[in-house]
Amino acid sequence: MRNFNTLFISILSLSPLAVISQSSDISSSSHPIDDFLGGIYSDIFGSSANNDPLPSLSATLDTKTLILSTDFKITNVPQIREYNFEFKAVKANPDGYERQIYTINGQFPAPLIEANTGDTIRVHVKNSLDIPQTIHWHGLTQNGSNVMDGVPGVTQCPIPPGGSFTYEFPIVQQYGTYWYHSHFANTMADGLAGPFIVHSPDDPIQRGRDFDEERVLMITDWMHDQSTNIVAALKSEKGYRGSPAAPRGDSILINGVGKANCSDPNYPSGALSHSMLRVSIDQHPFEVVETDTTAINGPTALHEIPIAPAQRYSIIVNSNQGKAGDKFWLRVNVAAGCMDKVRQEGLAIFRYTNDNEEYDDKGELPDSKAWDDLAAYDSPCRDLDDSHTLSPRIPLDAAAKSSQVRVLSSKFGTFAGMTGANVTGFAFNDVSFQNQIWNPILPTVINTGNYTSKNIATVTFDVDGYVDLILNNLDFGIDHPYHLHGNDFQLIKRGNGALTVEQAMNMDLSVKNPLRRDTIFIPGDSYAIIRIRTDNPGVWALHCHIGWHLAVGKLAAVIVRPDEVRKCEQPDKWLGLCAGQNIHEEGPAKRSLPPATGRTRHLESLKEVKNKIIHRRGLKDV
Ligand SMILES: *[C@@H]1O[C@H](CO)[C@@H](O)[C@H](O)[C@H]1NC(C)=O
Ligand SMILES: *[C@@H]1O[C@H](CO)[C@@H](O)[C@H](O)[C@H]1NC(C)=O
Ligand SMILES: *[C@@H]1O[C@H](CO)[C@@H](O)[C@H](O)[C@H]1NC(C)=O
Ligand SMILES: *[C@@H]1O[C@H](CO)[C@@H](O)[C@H](O)[C@H]1NC(C)=O
Ligand SMILES: [Cu+2]
Repeated sequence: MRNFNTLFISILSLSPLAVISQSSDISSSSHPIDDFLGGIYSDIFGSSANNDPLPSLSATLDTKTLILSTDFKITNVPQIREYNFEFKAVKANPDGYERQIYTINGQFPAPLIEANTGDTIRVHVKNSLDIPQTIHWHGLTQNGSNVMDGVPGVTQCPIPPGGSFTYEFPIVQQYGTYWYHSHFANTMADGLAGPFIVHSPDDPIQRGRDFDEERVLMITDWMHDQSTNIVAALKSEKGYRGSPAAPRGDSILINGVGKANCSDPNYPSGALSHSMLRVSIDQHPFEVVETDTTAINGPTALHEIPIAPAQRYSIIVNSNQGKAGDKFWLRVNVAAGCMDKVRQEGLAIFRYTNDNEEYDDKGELPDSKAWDDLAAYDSPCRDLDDSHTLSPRIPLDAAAKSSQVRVLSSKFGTFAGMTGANVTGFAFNDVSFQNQIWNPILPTVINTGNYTSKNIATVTFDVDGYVDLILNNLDFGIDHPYHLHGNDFQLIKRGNGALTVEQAMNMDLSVKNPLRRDTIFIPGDSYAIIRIRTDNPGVWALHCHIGWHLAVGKLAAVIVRPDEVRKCEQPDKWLGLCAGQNIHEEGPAKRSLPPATGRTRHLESLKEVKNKIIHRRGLKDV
């Protein structure tokens, strides 16, 4: 008889979607570990209130792909890993409510990519949707392959409807928990997102030594409307559900499954959407060992972990609290302190099984109790580093001074638009991103070494070394998760209020082994200083990972060593995506919001979450 011993869970927070785990519907698998992470609690009810004709195809939920196979060979021998991805609209009811979703190869959540450091990833994308698309590989630095970063209007023209494009890039010096998602408006919220796991013999956390098995758990909020409709409404005078603020999720999905409660008086929501989720497993403390992609020494007996959109955490869980057949709740609570203070919870079943044994669990639900020290649902939203020391296992100290300091200050408001009309939304340095979607920045920088435009805020670093970027979140009361493409930065300082370049330059910023990651949560009216090593020249997006905020302007570009960027190759197929397009078109949707009328509107904001968890289970013979 076998007993489960150590469980390795990585938690990823995706901006719009994704959870990986195990559904009880799918427990009839021949692979013994398939039963481990119990079923997702899901009742199917509700009906389609959408008059749009739904596509006739439906999605497949293959949660087995989220259970990493122990047969996967972790090696430093590079290989090419090739995938065919077709984007398709299908109908599905992941939380009981049927709507149109977007899938990759009909799968929801989208397929897992698993690779080793040094491998080359080649993904042939066919866009069978009726809107343009791109894919961004979140957390991968795209060192030398900036053109494959997948941001429409920044690094490429999108793949038009019916078009194809092949993304190809090597994984340089990186390993850990990544994910990929659409970067076109907020269509990742419709299903275009999946996990991307990179192994390495150099990873300080190894299967077989530090844990036994590995699983991915993706958690997200989920909307009953198509993201394009929500974004268009947010940009209109009427707003979405009567508000310019992003909506709270209609439900929480865990590995693609959830349960909407349409009889809840708070349904449908019209208020702030949440930006953070908290995950716990009844009776199972866990150790936090990875932030985004950085292996860390973190808290060893945590009861609950907060995850902001697009973040990832890996945790190790000792599965010694039960025997085959025992079930516990895995809870995903909305951190409502940074939204409208409405309690919302997603549940999954964390189930112990015997290897090789299949049984009918008769649909019985766990009776486990939540930890009694979980954060209050309306307590303030804060990153884990705010309350715990998270030290990278491969240390790297930050020096007292950096070579250059720049600032990006972001806020909600009304700003001068490119075409003369005012635009309302979010801005960096008073420039609200207006996507010149068919005239991306990168080719301009490659061709001229420069980029100046009124449609996007940019900062440029032209030195080879370490530089600092101050991120001021000027939105009182609105917290945002900031993601920088192309870099794992060091988080060297947080503080209240805002900071100028001069103030930062006069600070002693030496920090012993600061946290490194690619997405940080910055509360309203506070700042962070991130240190960037400029050894990855390129044009890198920096944006809020609440997709609804991104879609209304919260994106800037960090241009790293433009002289080096000029040496970038421009593949024909990549250039071809822009051919014959209207370079003046603002996409994906124009704005028609009236100017804001003061603080109330300022506080009503747009937020969105995707969250994900990776589960790694352990089993041991006893
Ligand atoms: C749905 O919400 C209603 C009203 O709050 C509540 O009475 C009911 O128990 C909920 N149903 C489920 C299945 O949670
Ligand atoms: C834009 O807003 C400014 C400040 O509120 C105002 O003075 C200006 O008239 C507006 N411009 C247009 C075109 O509406
Ligand atoms: C970039 O722009 C600056 C200021 O407009 C100008 O001085 C410089 O020559 C430009 N560099 C290139 C490579 O065009
Ligand atoms: C990118 O590649 C260059 C050249 O191989 C290397 O010097 C640099 O350290 C790499 N940077 C990152 C972030 O991987
Ligand atoms: Cu935001």
